[in-house]
Amino acid sequence: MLIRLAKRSDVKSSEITPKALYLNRRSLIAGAGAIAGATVFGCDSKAELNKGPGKTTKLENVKEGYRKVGEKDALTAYEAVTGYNNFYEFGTDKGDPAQEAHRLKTRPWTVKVDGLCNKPGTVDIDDILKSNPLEERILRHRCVEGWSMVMPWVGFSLGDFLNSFEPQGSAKFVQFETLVRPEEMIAQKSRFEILPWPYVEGLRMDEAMNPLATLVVGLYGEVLPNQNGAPLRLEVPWKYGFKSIKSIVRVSFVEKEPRNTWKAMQSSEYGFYANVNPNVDHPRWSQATERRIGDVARRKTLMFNGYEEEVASLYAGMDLKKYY
Ligand SMILES: Nc1nc2c(c(=O)[nH]1)N[C@H]1C(S)=C(S)[C@@H](COP(=O)(O)O)O[C@H]1N2
Ligand SMILES: [Mo]
Repeated sequence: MLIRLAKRSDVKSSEITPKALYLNRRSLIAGAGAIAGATVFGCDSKAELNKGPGKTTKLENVKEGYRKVGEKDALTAYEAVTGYNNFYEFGTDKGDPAQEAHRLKTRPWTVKVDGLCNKPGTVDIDDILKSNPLEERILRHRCVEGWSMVMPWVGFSLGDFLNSFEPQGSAKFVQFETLVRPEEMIAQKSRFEILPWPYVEGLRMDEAMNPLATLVVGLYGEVLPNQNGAPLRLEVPWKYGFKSIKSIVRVSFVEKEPRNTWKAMQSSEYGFYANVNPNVDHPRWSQATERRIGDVARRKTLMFNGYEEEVASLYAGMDLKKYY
């Protein structure tokens, strides 16, 4: 995203989606269900889940969750999802996180929940894992830079997690913060200011409560690799990728719109809402098309990244050119 810093590093041919990953066609194509208007949040525990290459620990008791994807939405190869990353705490090159994130210690790990709620507290990641039923959700991810992927995440609804802390009526937004630990997140030691740390993101409360807003703990059936934001990251699939904050250590219920990192860096280019919108260009490039990692040809970007049915009502009457 920081064009002045980022080196041009394209995806290697080895990262191109192999044929093998198309095999689970049944789970990849939900076209029929979508057309019939079937309930898309339904769970079918008998369904086969997508498996990873055994790089991290397998997650147990994962149920089938949201998987409404289009006919052309093949899963992105594990190697690409875990090898082509934005995680500036480890460097600005797409390959840096995969190389450097092994230093991050994800245990012990706690998440502090504070602000306008009745039950604030500090929760251990292992308790979070125990108390939130895990499901596999296949979601599209669209980066503001113009590339996209389709990931089989393992996680649960952000709203369920938030509700357990009993947010108060005055809480209009929720703010998230990433860990600051320069000894492990080596780009935080850089003498060039890459970003102001901690990385901060936020959502309006009703956005956070949408069932598609996901807290992620796994990928391809296994514990989330560090470079993808272990042990806990957000995935907000109808928004540009920078909203999906990684390695979360703090969640705060607040009254005012959080000052999210990218908007704070360059508000003319990155807004608070960051909804995927092919009709609203970034000042320096069009957002009408994108390149799905693994594809050669570009494809059309879909309104709200294809989740219009699920989220458009959140923005009814809003000028999306103004609130970008
Ligand atoms: N803490 C933190 N979270 C972050 C980022 C980051 O640099 N730091 N990059 C964001 C951007 S721009 C994108 S596109 C996604 C990338 O997630 P992925 O590497 O799992 O695909 O993470 C988002 N979350
Ligand atoms: Mo991004």
